[in-house]
Amino acid sequence: MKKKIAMLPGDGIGVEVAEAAAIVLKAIEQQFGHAFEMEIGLIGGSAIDDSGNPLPEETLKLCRESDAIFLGAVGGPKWDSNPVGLRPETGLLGLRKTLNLFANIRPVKTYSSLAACSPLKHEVLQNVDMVIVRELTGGLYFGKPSERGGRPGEEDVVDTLYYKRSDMQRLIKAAFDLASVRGGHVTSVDKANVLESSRMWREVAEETADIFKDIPLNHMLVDHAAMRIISSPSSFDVLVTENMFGDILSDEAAMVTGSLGMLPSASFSEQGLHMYEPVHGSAPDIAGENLANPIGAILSAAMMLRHSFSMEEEAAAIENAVEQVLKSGVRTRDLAGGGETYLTTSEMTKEIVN
Ligand code: GGG
Repeated sequence: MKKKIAMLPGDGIGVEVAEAAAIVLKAIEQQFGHAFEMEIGLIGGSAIDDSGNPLPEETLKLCRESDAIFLGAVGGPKWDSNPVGLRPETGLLGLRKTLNLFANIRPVKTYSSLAACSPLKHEVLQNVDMVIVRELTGGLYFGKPSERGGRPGEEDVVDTLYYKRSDMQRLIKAAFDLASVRGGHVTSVDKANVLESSRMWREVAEETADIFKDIPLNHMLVDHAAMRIISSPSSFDVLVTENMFGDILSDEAAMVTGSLGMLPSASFSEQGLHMYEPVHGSAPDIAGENLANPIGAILSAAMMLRHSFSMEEEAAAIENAVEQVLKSGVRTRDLAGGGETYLTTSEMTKEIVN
């Protein structure tokens, strides 16, 4: 099958892990007789350096002409003091908003062979298989006004948490659809004891549960959810929440598996053009050193094959390869305890391909 993929490596280790994902996709291409046309586009800091624009028009054009988008990571200290329109993150947020990528799916699965890498006790790690569904195009990340005011000596600042009811409806419905496929339940996470937006969120979750009568729903305050992810991660199935809560909780949940480098994600639009990216950021401290864990990126490529191209067997081949390699005991630096030997990014990628 012929498919066009927009490859947006971005910045820092995004470049290295996108390369790893491309190598694995090429192996799948050969093994299964597909044709993946991967074209590179600039986004984030690398795009700012090239054209002064974190999301160039030609990158958007490339994405729109593709069957799926793969993104590495954006950001880095080089651009930290840039004005907001010239920050790498503005490119990524702009891409999500422009392409209406509203549902960010972040599966959190533990591997028994990585139990020693997790800070949690072995018993707590059994049967962890949850999916965080994070709203991606609203909330504090996009609400206006977002600005400073006041007077010298007494500045003030405002960020706006804004959602339309329909934003909540489509996201929460996506979570219930997923729970229905998994035969599981939904935990809706909010801060309804304090925030008006969360009270509307709860209403929408209840209304959606009335439609999906077979899917149990429970509500959880975000602070309690943060605690439960550590104390009892296996009690979650599908966790649905708004943008910022989802950003924070999914990094926390990633550590349950042993490393933030392990987590893949998919961002779905209603239009059918979806984006895939590892949950981790650009990790400037190790960028360019061939030390990054490529597994989150490689598993994101597997999600692309499954969800954008309906290539279930190919996706499963990648996931099985990752499982086998981890079982064999090899580790990247983030997973290796101090003193252990570890593989570089390219060595780990080669192991998985083999
Ligand atoms: N691959 C994820 C990434 O690049 N993260 C950096 C970033 O800007 N994240 C903002 C967000 O996920 O909300």
